[in-house]
Amino acid sequence: MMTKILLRALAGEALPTPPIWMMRQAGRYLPEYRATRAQAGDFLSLCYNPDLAAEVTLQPIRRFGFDAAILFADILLIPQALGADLWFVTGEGPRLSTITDARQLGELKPADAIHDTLSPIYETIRILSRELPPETALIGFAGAPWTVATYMIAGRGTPDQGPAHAFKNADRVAFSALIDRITEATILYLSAQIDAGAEVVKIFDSWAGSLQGADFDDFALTPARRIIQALKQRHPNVPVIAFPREAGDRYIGFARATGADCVALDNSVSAEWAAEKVQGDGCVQGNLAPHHMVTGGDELIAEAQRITRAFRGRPHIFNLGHGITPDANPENVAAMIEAVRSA
Ligand code: 1CP
Repeated sequence: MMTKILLRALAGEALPTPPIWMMRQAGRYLPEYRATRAQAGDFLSLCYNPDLAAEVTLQPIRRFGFDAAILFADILLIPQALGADLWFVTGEGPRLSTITDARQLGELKPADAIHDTLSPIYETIRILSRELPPETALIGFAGAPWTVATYMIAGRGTPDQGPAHAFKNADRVAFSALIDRITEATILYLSAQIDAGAEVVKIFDSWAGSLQGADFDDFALTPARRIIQALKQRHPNVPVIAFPREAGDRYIGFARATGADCVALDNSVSAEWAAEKVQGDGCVQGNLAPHHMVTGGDELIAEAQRITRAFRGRPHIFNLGHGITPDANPENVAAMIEAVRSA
């Protein structure tokens, strides 16, 4: 039986051509995505409409033939499922009701209440399991507890995660309780995604890099380890990708310490450095800078090939270092794939 190449790389196989997919591959840079989102009404209605969410997940697969599809949803659905109010302001981004003290934490729902809200997401996965081409792997995902907590505390994206740091520093006990609640909910959420048909799961810790010293261990590494251990107990054969974005030298040993099968690298680290220091632990994913998808040209080709070659000989999944931006040109995506496959 043919095994999907994404799963082969995650199992530790070095392939002549790495599997390729892109963070935010279903998104506003694609006209077909904008059309489906307009049909859904708004972003959240799209996330909770299984037919349309499956449709936008499939669009980049049809157009580019990526080796993996990532479930279309958002990391902020978990806070909503725990009882926070969530809405999106057009042209600005997500907004959530804030958590400013321990009393408000007490009002959150228990972790096992999340399925009431999140069951449409599991339906999206069931549809995708039926409709994806046989060679395309399906990735489920969730936000990591720290990153999700930064949005729950501030009520929005913040440049420096200041409100979450302030809460943590003022009341570490209450803050730890919030991290624990999100950790438990995330285990249940990812486990249900796997039961529905996700073949890989990825944990997005977009703001891990802002944690220093013991905070990184307590709030990035330890929750990731808890989630991965719990998932491995229930689903020993489902690989996990961890993305502690901008972790810098703390990428070293992160996979070993957490049990992740792969670490995703952002574009602030060099591929040559990561090949030497991080790839020894197992599969790595990354790490082309997303701005090349806007500008394209010879630089895009040269960078995509440099990264492919730097990681060659050991397991690697080609990806961007962060999500593709709405101003990207779809023609550059096709050129990137061609460059990686001919490197
Ligand atoms: O259509 C639109 O205008 C909404 C744009 C959009 C999209 C396409 C948002 C709002 N979320 C998504 C989908 C999404 N988000 C996926 C789907 C699968 C994919 O194609 O990759 C995933 C995996 C996410 C994850 C996500 N959401 C993260 C982690 C990854 C990262 O980019 O760092 C974060 C931080 C979010 C929060 C979020 N959702 C949306 C926005 C604009 C933001 C960032 C807000 C901010 O920090 O200010």
